[in-house]
Amino acid sequence: MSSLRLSIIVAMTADNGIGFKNSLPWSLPNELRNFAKLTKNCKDKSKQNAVVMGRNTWESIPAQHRPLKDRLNVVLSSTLKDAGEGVLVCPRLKDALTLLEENYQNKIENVWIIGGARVYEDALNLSNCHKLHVTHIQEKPECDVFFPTIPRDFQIITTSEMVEENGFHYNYQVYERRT
Ligand code: FOL
Repeated sequence: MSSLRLSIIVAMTADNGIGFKNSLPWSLPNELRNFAKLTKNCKDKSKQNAVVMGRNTWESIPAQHRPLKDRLNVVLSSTLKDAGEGVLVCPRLKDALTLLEENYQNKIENVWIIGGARVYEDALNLSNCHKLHVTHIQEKPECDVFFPTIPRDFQIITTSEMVEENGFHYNYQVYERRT
């Protein structure tokens, strides 16, 4: 059992859409800047956060932003040989968490699960996955991958005001697992 605290971060449409043809179904630079800020943010300046993602998500990140800087990038794949310098590749989420636990325990502050659908599903089932940072987009652009239904054991703890960007309307909600 892992003692690492996991958080999920996701932007989703009104019908839980998260992606289309292996990219984001929208262009929201400010939203993405907020993603970068949150996933980098560490209280202890001697530590870093880890970002854990599936192989399709890894490939969907623009080459110039990959690996995501100032974060330990972990890619879940059993076929990928080498994702580049400093990037960890692991077959499964459980293996990745064990690896972080055993070899990075005092170097990592937070573990951010950044998708996609399959990785989100696996993470939601772990009791040490305690928070969801969800950007709720009101519109419904066409999507072919979806976030699972948020389990009832998560409750909303904060809600931001609505913002508009590129014709999309969205707000941020943080959910916490009920104890
Ligand atoms: N969560 C949220 N809230 N928004 C997202 O867009 C999002 N995207 C993913 C996972 N969770 C998310 C997966 N897709 C980048 C691109 C795609 C992506 C995740 C990250 C990316 O290029 N990130 C840079 C942005 C730098 C910037 O534009 O400021 C990074 O440094 O994080």
